[in-house]
Amino acid sequence: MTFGQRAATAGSWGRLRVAATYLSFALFASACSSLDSYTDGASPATSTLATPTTQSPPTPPPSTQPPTTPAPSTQPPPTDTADPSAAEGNSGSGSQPDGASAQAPPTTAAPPAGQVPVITPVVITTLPHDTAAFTQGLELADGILLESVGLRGQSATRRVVVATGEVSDSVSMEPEFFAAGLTVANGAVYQLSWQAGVLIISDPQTLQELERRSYDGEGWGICSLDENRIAMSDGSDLITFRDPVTFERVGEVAVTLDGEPLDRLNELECVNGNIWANVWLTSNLVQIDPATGQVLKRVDASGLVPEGLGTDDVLNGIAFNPETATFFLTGKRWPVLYEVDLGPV
Ligand SMILES: [Ca+2]
Repeated sequence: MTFGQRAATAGSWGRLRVAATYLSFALFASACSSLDSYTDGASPATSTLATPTTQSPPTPPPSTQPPTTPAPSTQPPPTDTADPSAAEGNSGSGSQPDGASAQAPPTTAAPPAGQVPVITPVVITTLPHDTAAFTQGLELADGILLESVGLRGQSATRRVVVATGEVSDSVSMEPEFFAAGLTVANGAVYQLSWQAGVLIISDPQTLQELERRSYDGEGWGICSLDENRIAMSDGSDLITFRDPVTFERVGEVAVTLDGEPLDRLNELECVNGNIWANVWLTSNLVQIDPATGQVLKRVDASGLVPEGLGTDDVLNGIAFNPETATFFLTGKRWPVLYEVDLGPV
């Protein structure tokens, strides 16, 4: 190869390298341009990150979620594993919260997947309650609280003035009876006697006995679900349904919380087709779908427990006020009866 031929070849290689360099630069510039257009404000990646509702876990309805909703991870485990001694918790002061917190809606924590929402009640009013009342049943009827109090030899059905806690009427049960829950059905008071198997039906105004029915097993809580069914608990996970006239068993449902049986169901309250229940030896209420037995909500009322109570003096007693859509809650020998907001029911 001559010098001229080598020079010509070198020139060709040089042009090729220049062309390759230019082509690389053009491709790089094109890639940068594409990247710029992908990451601008209108790109899918950015808009997805900027929309929290597509990244957050499911949230409760806006009406039940206040601005200060705590993180779901702070909620305690399901109630059926709760230590019974939790009923002695003294986290509550027993006094009414300040005006600001009383105005806030009930706190509803978004639950982990597969678990029910947990509600913290908001206290509206704190009222007096007889500290001698071993509360077994509670229901509002025509503006008066009907309350049954237990223990053998001390059991009675009472009419109580809501505002003052005054016992306006009281009818004692036989000494061998231990009063359990009560409700109003067919215009009369239905009073259970726990293990005695006797249902005492009485006049709601005078509390004078009208007639009796019998039932099998134990009777703990009771509420009137609809025209054809009374719901009754017996301390297990079963709710039985009974005919309001004959009190014969017409059905039952097993109650589950987060897929597990929930026993120790105690005092009941029927509200708008659902059943609310105290869970014995805990500071929890649950809302139950009577068709499936599934717990729909759990109420953590541990903040309401007064100080200085005995181990048996647990939260027990739910009465719904349909005029205000609020609940009256108290416990055995509690000095207070709370009116609380539990959110939409
Ligand atoms: Ca009740």
